[in-house]
Amino acid sequence: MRFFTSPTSPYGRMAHVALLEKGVAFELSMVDPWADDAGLREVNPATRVPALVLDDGSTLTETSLILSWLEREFPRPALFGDSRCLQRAGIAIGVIDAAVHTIIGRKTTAPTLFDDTPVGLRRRRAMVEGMQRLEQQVQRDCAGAAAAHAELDVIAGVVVLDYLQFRFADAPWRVPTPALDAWVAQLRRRPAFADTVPR
Ligand SMILES: N[C@@H](CCC(=O)N[C@@H](CS)C(=O)NCC(=O)O)C(=O)O
Repeated sequence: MRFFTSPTSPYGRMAHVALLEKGVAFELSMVDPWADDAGLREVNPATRVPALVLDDGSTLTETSLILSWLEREFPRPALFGDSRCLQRAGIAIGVIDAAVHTIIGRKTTAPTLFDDTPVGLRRRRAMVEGMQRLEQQVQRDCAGAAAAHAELDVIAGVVVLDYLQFRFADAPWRVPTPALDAWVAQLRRRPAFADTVPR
């Protein structure tokens, strides 16, 4: 299999971590989707990462489809936990969507700052309220214990924390998330996370 991702994409990183955690063999193609990479465009007409070219020649795109396929073909270790796990993962992915939309929005509205437009403010609210909600749910449901497995909530949690740090390090609206930070602290040291930090 060949896996297309970029060094900065949070979607690519979620799929990348899942591939590594499941121990799946693949060849890595690091590309810049914004540079209109010809190889990426050939396998994915949307010219977006992630994309996973399977051994049968078909190409999977869209992170959720790649994760679903991986879970079916390589069930262990499991990505999809109980409903609370998927709830946390969904909230984190909602924040990732809002963050990526903000970064892309800046490209389209420059020199006006996208962040101050009505849609930009809505995306910022989604980031703030999403992180607040995630923090509350980890406090309520994870009761101070470190996460034991890198299920999708942990993967999306680490990816959203690192992406907000990477793109919005100095933003005054950043939400402190001590419970979430502590919950993922141990697992985020695993090579699958350490080797895929955005840069
Ligand atoms: N819905 C897609 C989103 C993928 C996506 O937006 N990838 C970005 C990188 S973070 C990309 O390749 N953007 C290039 C473009 O939009 O032209 C997924 O879940 O995989």
